[in-house]
Amino acid sequence: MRAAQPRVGSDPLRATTPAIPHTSPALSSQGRGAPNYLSQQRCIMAHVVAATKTILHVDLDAFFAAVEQRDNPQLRGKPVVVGGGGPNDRGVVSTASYEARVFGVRSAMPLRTAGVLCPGAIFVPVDGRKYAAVSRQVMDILRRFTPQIEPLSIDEAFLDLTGAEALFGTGEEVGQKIRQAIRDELQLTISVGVASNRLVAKVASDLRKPDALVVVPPGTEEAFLAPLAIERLWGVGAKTRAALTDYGVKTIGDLAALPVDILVRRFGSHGATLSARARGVGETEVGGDVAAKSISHEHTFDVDTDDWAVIQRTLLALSEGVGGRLRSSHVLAATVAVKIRDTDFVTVTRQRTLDDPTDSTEVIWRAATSLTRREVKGMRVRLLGVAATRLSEQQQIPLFQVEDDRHRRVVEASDALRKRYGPRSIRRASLLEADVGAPFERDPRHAPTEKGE
Ligand code: TTP
Ligand code: MG
Ligand code: MG
Repeated sequence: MRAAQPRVGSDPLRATTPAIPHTSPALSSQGRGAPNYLSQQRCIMAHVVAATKTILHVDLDAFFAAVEQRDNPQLRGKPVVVGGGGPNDRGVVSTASYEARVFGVRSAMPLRTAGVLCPGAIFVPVDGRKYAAVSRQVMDILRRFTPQIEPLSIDEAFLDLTGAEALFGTGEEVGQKIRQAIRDELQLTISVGVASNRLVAKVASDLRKPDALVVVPPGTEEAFLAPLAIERLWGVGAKTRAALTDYGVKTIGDLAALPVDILVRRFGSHGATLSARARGVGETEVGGDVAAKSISHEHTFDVDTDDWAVIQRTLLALSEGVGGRLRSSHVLAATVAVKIRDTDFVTVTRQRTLDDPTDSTEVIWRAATSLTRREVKGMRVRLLGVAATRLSEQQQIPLFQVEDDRHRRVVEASDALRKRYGPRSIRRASLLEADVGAPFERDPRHAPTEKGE
């Protein structure tokens, strides 16, 4: 077990009487030599401390490979590459065990390259169903510690432990308990980051992987991030990184030191976000703000219709639009909703929670179709809408890619074409007859990461 480096003994969150935590160098040094200001500062800090959250980010280590090594003792301690049909397959690496990473093997690399880099690697095909089942077990364990949990992808989640200290202990203690439970019950290792916001917790969980716990006490966020390489910052993709080298930025601290107006001039509003992130400012809502938003498309018919074939095709076009926007903004929807308005302007909405969060047009369409079928029954429909709600950020691939990689590549290629040449450049054959385009717009709520770069 490796423990956190940037960690101090006590967790200021446990203090019942607010005090200036010694972990806040900036504020305490300002207070020195200015007694009146200091007491004012104490009041402000009291407020800050009271409002400070305890956010955990947890992420399993080499997830698919670790499951394969667990289930087949012959793979343990060996370089294992999960993905496709072996080193001669045209596919890409899903993940590699840490033993294979020593040779430079990484996710998304061609399997052939992995074979060249690590000739001794053992190649194992992807078993999406198995990993999805393990993922559910992991999430069930996490839910024991708080209902405030937001799964982000198949192997990671955010947890908000604010207020749960009395029950389970500090963020650090809960982090240890989670690691122990995952180890004891699932024979897997998970890395944990504890911080006052999502951004810092995520950087922390990744910092000392595998099998690590990193705690960043409140007030030390900026100092914690400062020495780290700029690519560790959420939202810094290859393009941004390249652009930042124009300003000599190599570390997150370099970025924090750049005047924000320079960044805004160069990157627009994203520049301000980058600057705030570099200073350790991040969102603190878990499952809240993102989940509350939705992505929806509606269509009003020129002539009200009761033709089921037309209704179905329209739902497909709308689902295509919603799915495209989910994919482009790297979010998954847990719930699909439909809106149906009849000739008399009577509107009903119906919704369904999916088995697994999705960004798949087909899954959304199937749900929308079955919800609508029950409602229309001969009704003349004036307006139809499809919405994806309870959205969660997605840092990696969604579950369905794991099971159907080729299909995903087709979808991504069509999305890219639509983005480049317009919404009508690629349309499903069944949509050609429908009177609606396949809408494709940018997600209005700025994508949480720049994965698309
Ligand atoms: P990650 O958490 O990114 O990677 P990991 O768990 O394999 O390794 P670690 O977290 O220790 O760095 O992704 C979780 C799983 O998602 C991973 O095991 C396989 C799958 N995956 C892909 O299939 N393709 C990808 O490009 C990535 C990044 C992940
Ligand atoms: Mg992982
Ligand atoms: Mg992950």
